[in-house]
Amino acid sequence: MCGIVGYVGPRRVVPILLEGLRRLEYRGYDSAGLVYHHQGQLQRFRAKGKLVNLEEVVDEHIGVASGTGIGHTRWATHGAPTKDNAHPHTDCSGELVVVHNGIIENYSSLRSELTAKGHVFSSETDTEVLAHLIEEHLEDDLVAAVRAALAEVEGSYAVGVLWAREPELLVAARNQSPLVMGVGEEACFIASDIPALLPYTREVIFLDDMELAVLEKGRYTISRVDDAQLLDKAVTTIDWNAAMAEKAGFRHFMLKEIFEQPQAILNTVSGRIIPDTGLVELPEIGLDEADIRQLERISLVACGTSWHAALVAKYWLEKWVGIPVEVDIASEFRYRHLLLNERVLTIAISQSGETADTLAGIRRASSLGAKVLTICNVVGSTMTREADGVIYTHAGPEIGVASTKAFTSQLAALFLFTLYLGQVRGTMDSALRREYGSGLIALCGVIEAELPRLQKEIRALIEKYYTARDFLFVGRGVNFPIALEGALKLKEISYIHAEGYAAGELKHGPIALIDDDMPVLGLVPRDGVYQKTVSNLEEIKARQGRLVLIGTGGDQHLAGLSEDVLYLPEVLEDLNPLLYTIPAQLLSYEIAHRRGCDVDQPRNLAKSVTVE
Ligand code: HGA
Repeated sequence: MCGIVGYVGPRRVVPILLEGLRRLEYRGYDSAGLVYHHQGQLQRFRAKGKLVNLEEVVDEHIGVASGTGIGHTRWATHGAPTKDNAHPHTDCSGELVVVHNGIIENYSSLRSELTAKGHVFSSETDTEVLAHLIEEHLEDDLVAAVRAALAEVEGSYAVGVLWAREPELLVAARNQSPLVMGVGEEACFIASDIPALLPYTREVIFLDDMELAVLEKGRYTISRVDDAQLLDKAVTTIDWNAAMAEKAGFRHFMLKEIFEQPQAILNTVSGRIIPDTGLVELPEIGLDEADIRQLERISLVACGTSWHAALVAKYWLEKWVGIPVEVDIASEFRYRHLLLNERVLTIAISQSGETADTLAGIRRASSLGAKVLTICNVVGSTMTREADGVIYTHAGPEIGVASTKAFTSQLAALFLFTLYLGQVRGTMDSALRREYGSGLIALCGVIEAELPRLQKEIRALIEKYYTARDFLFVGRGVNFPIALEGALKLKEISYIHAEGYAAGELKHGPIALIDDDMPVLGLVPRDGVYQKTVSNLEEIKARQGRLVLIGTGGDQHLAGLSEDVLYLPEVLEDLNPLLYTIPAQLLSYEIAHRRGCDVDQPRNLAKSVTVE
């Protein structure tokens, strides 16, 4: 949801900005722009569409001798994705520039007031009011003017501001939008996310809400937006490296990330379970054993793919721990009447740890006295700092907009958490935990071994299906959320209309859609609801639906239902969601690629949704 990047230092700034934007492009690609200081003036370049369009425009300036600049890649919230609406935005004089991620909620009234004072606007964005508002307060102190302007603003922002008269000064601030500072030798950086900094530094400072940073060559200060007193902020060393955010020979980030899943799951599980004893250790969750024993309910909150992980976890936690679990979509949770207290644990699931609705949800939960745990992939992200505890998924940077390895790592973390609760509350004995702990570790090897074969079979299979207009995904029990996830994956990257259903629910409406044109993907492992699922598939076949089935190796009955069956090895029933996700991801990937879609950057989407 918009990426911002900034640099002050001794090196040539344009390549640094472009590289940073390339690494943030997953956050938005409606337009891109950058600005740098040159010979007492600001040079601004903007282009509609993807970053490559901006690269063409700035190509001849790539080696310009300038060491201060800011850049932006946009996911539009206010104003169409045009060049005029592309950031950076300027004030009336063109001497002050702003990049912004967030929404200025009172922009309309501010714009009217500023227009009445004579300011002339050149875009439809909410962001442009910031430039004019800072101009309105600016005499000779840029930092003071930024503070004064932000005091009048309502809403969310991560901003970078430059002024033509201060060639070695960059002012940045955040409130409810992510912003991280990088500290290098004689250089300072800002970025919306860590991958933009990785080629230059792994020393970072996470800015908190309402903090303001003043960056100069090799120096910086941090204070609150509304208080000039300096803060002493910790510098964190990130253990990701730049290569982890590259494609490593794969055609797309998504495909690379699908293939990284065995390692990502293993990284998430490693060191947290001792397979020989079944002992699970999660020291960072911020709950002691007495807290856990007193819990009466768990409330899971998430958006999109993370919400599907939460739905799977409900089955696990209720079955193995015997604790009631409710699952909410964060944008609903944050505004509904919540019945929470200190005996309800709220678990927020988010790859980025910055998802605006989920963050707002945990703030509400905390204010009602609930303990908050987050399951998150980004070390130091806002949710991990605000929650009482965290379980990190160690999936490494996920760049593809469609989440893959973050999802299966979330499932692994949630499964571990289930085992841990079972251990502490005495609902799972050590033999059971040993069986499931070793099963989870062994599953990584199974997925690793199956991936190449599955990809090959799915590539051949999709020739019959890639032109479909609609698709249904069905499953039952713990695999029902995987049907939802499969449908979401397909629609987001191939633009085929797809729906996920609990197989038993079809006859209550959706079966009316079935005809000989409707592909239905059935998840049908040999599990406790196998016979029921098969009956639902028979009902579809009886109405000429085109079945594609994913089931257990050796299940001949499936071959009688459809000529298109993908077989998977038998694993512990509760671990099927992790395994059955893999072919669903590959099917979506191969169909989208076959249709010529931009797999890593699907239209209208951005990865981390940091606006409401
Ligand atoms: N509101 C600004 C910034 C968009 C944004 O942060 N999106 O996530 C705009 O529309 O340009």
